[in-house]
Amino acid sequence: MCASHCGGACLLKVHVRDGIITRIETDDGEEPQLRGCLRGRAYRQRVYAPDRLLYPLKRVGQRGEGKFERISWDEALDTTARELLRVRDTYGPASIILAQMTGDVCSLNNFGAMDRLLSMAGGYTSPWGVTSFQGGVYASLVTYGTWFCSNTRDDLLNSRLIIMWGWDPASTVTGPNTCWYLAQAREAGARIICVDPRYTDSAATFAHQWIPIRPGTDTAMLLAMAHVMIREKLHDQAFLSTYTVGFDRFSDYVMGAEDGLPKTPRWAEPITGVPAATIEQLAREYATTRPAALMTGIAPGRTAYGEQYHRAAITLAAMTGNVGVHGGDAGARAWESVMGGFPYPVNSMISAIPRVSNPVEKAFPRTAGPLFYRRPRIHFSRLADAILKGKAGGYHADYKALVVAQCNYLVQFPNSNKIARALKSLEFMVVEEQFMTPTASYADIVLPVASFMERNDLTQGVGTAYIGSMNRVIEPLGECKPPWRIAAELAERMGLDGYLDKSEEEVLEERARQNGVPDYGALKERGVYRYQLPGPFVAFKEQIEDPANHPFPTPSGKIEIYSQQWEELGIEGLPPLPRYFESWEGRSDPLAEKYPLQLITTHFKRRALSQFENIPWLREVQEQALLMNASDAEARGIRNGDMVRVFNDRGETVIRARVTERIMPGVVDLPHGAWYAPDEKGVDRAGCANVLTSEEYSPGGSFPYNTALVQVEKLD
Ligand SMILES: Nc1nc2c(c(=O)[nH]1)N[C@H]1C(S)=C(S)[C@@H](COP(=O)(O)OP(=O)(O)OC[C@H]3O[C@@H](n4cnc5c(=O)[nH]c(N)nc54)[C@H](O)[C@@H]3O)O[C@H]1N2
Ligand SMILES: Nc1nc2c(c(=O)[nH]1)N[C@H]1C(S)=C(S)[C@@H](COP(=O)(O)OP(=O)(O)OC[C@H]3O[C@@H](n4cnc5c(=O)[nH]c(N)nc54)[C@H](O)[C@@H]3O)O[C@H]1N2
Ligand SMILES: [Mo]
Repeated sequence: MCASHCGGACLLKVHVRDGIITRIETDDGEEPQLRGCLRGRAYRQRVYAPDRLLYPLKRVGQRGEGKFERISWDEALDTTARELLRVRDTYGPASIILAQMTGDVCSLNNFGAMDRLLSMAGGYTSPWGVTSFQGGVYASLVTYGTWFCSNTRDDLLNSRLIIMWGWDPASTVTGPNTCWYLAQAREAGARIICVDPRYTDSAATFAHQWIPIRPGTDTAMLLAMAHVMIREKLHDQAFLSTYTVGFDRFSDYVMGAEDGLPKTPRWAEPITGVPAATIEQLAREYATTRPAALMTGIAPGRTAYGEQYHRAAITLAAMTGNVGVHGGDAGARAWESVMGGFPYPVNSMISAIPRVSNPVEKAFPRTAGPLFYRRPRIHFSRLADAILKGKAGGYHADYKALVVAQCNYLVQFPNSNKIARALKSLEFMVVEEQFMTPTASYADIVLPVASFMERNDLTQGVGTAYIGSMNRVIEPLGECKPPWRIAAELAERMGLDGYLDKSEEEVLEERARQNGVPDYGALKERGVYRYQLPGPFVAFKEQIEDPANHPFPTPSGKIEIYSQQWEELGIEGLPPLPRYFESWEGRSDPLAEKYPLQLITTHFKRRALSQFENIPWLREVQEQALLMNASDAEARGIRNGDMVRVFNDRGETVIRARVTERIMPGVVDLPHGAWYAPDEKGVDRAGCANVLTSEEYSPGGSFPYNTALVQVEKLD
């Protein structure tokens, strides 16, 4: 099973002859199928890519110069162990940072491997913030008291109206069957509306209507929709009275009783770029078509004040009585099922390797309030700043060593140019990789990682009830090792006993059992175990059907449109009610005179984040390019296919322009994930979006990857 961090987890039938993969097919069996996409089916090219890293390497040139020499595992592990111990003993364990993400969504070879090692060794600094949906995590926890707010995707078949709000599953998968159910819902007569600055593939395929909206202004539009509903008495007062607290306060804010500013569609029109009449139409449609699923994407949450968008969307879902009912949706998006939340014991993304608490984090003071809000630690987007400044910049340590695992830090995090500077200042950097990524090219030691074809694991996809087995189909290439083995062997070299006292198979079998799989052998043989649910699962159904016995897990036991707890915390930018804040680097920022275009940085169909960027078949599918509206192009003398400079004060990249009507005027899209390739002048030549994005994070921790102003010029 392939689980390449796209939210899908799909069956691959891998044909092997003499230990070599010859062909890959996918599921063609019972519905709902777990059909692999272009990436899974091109995986043979990834495994045998000519640039696969097969041996440990050590740096021989300057840091970042990319000059390496092959070394033995003994030398690689000894050097890494020695350096980590040296940094720990010289500067303290907090000087070691782990930058860890999710190469493949799996149980054994995930963040738990390095976390255990470094925690056992005395601890490390762990940056906080969920890149994907910190805004959704925050809003779900504040409003519902849990981040498990999702239905199984088959419940879309019960919807009469589906609003795809900044959500493009035709490109981003987010569940192996999402598009299949959208297609069926449409055939069954559901109306489908897309609210997005781009006319997405999902809109082109499924939607009856496209409503373009300016990035980062979604909260304003949602508030204006609430205004229409309240004004026209379309909201479900009985639902609000029974299940929520604070609607009256929200209503006062929306209607202007609180601040003298009614949040009318006319107010929202110049902010959002959506005509007032369209806002009214959507508000009426959402309030009167029952049931309706507001499928909020997480991209609008990856903006400045992105948390407020999620809180406002949840409020609208409650106002229309669509929470906890079939065909509705709670309007929140965070950990969709892969961390749990469905009615079976699933925790396959939680590490199968036992965790010990990290002494550095444990000793660290937390601010009051829910545990997820860990302000004192370094936000992941500020890591480069922390490395560059250390204690002198107000951070809690001087950072000297960086361990990078399953993460393309330099490419995927904001302000790549600054990250590059920070990496140069480190004393030691080790990277676990399959390829010589821009990040790996800065390492002192590179440790080669086996692909999932070369190791065993368990996985899960979003929205469908199953667990999958990632079976090893070939021996590891070259001297590659699975991440958990690398951590275990490092533990030995660092003199740490008891890293793991079980075999790989024992760990996985135990995890499968914990996940309710009756027969691990059968799971391995079939590749998948499907949980039998009595029907589509709907989050919060119990709370809605039997509120007396099933309170929401919030302080009040209700859906908290207004949160007393957050009133008391009084943190700027995180008010107790969903509110619209004018964002930095929005259209009204004075900076817009210099940089008039709003940049969004979407997830690309042929990549998963920055993965698969180097695969020839996939590169043929889609060219990396800047999407811009024909009117913006014309004003700059740019024609389709021209090379353009995209720039702001943080950086510059040169890339081809794709001129189209499929993106609204004033907005450009540079899909992120292209491998940072600065030339001698520091101008990126790959179309790497993060040379342009800002490390300024939102008050609730959202990464504002879709909040950045740029200018575009034709390259002379
Ligand atoms: N093929 C592929 N699939 C993937 C991934 C990948 O890289 N490639 N990545 C996976 C991962 S890790 C994640 S977190 C998810 C991400 O999934 P998403 O966050 O849903 O993906 P995006 O492409 O960033 O954005 C979805 C849509 O939101 C729109 N959008 C951007 N900003 C705004 C805004 O301010 N308002 C509104 N209304 N719309 C906006 C974009 O135009 C886009 O059409 O996808 C997963 N699936
Ligand atoms: N501008 C912009 N930037 C973004 C986003 C955005 O919307 N806009 N989205 C953000 C989001 S949602 C996310 S989740 C992050 C992701 O950020 P990352 O997780 O850093 O992105 P990946 O490209 O998946 O990098 C994983 C790296 O791990 C390597 N690797 C090492 N070991 C393994 C392994 O065992 N298996 C696999 N498969 N790979 C391994 C891969 O080769 C790859 O280089 O990016 C964020 N960055
Ligand atoms: Mo993500």
